Amino acid sequence: LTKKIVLAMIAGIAVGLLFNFLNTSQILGEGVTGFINNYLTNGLFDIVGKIFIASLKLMVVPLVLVSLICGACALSEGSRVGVLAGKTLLLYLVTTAIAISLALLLALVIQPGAGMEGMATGATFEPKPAPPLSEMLVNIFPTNPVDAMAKGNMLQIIVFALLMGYAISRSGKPGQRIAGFFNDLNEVIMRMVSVLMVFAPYGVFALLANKIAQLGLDAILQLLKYFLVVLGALLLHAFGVYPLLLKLLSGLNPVKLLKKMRPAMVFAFSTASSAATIPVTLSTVEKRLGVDNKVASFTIPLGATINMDGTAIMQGVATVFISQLYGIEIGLMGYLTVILTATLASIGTAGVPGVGLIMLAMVLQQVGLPLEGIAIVMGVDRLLDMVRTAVNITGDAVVSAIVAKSEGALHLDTFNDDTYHSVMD
Ligand code: DAS
Repeated sequence: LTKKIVLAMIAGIAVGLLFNFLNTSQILGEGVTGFINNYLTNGLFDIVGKIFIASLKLMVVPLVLVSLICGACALSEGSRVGVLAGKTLLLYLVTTAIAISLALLLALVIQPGAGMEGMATGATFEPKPAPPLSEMLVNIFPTNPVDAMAKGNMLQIIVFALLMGYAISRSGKPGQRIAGFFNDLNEVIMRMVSVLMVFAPYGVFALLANKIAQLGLDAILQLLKYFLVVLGALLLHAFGVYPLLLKLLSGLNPVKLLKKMRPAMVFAFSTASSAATIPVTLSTVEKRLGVDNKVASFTIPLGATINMDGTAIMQGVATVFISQLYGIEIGLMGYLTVILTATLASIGTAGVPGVGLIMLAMVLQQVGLPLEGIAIVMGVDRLLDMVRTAVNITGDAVVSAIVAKSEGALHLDTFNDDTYHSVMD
């Protein structure tokens, strides 16, 4: 599917440029460009694009609800380990909030989507006026979960799911049966997402061709800018924030940690799946960083499920990029909502390829930004997904080392040992 999406992106850009050239040069005359505009860009491509966006919207609520209930169950089950869980959860949420704040800051400074208002031609979106903080806090608590789902009110769905997940983990046998049900349902929903992803290449092609035909070359340059801002934020977080946190909170040598984590980073990069990388991350963290199994066996699987700093970074930059593309200012309250939503959403993002993009739909929905923007960034998302997944698991390792050190469960001789033990035997 990945290759198809990249090919669709290239084809969409090529066709878009061709149509743009025909429109501006008129070498084939009014008739041809009239046909192209009426039956292709604003006809077939528009329809295919809208169907693709609908397929993304369709899955957001069920995916967030079910995967978050499963995540919350895992979270609460872990809480029987008390202090360890508390420290781990706090650090996971703090690092994700730092990641998305860093991403928003970088994107607001560099303005990757500025001067691209044209991308929004034909798109009319009424941004949701952000409510005052007090109202926003009250609004977070659903009065009717079905209504919250019907309206796609993400923060209310998240609160309801976290509450339900916690209650399930506290309900003994009935809770175990329900947890089993939700884990199975999550499998089915993830399957539905992958089935709907069949639309992705066509959707990406149609939407990109449509946009590029209207805007020409600068749309591509703008995507490059978006790509570089996300990449910059990811590298800044991995090689700036993590070393700082590690040094401050544990005194451990960050360069040594990053060097030792290489096998897990490479595996995460190539699979773009934190979940698939768990065995490598676990083995690397235990055998090379010296984190005791009693800590790593809890923090790594949990981290792969709820700690997605790289994903939060993409969501932060993409939100700013899309708000600029469509010339919609979401304001400070909007950005605070994005930080809250993306941090909480990362709990629900399963560690499999491309789910971060579906969760982006949730963040955009919460601040009233058009989901069409997803199709514009989707073309370059696969490569970013690989990089951000490597950042996701690095964050899990850093927090595991900090928590283990604070619990006296880190074997320093192993951490300081410079022989790089194989991690896959
Ligand atoms: N690929 C996901 C992961 O495994 C992250 C994402 O899709 O953003 O961490």
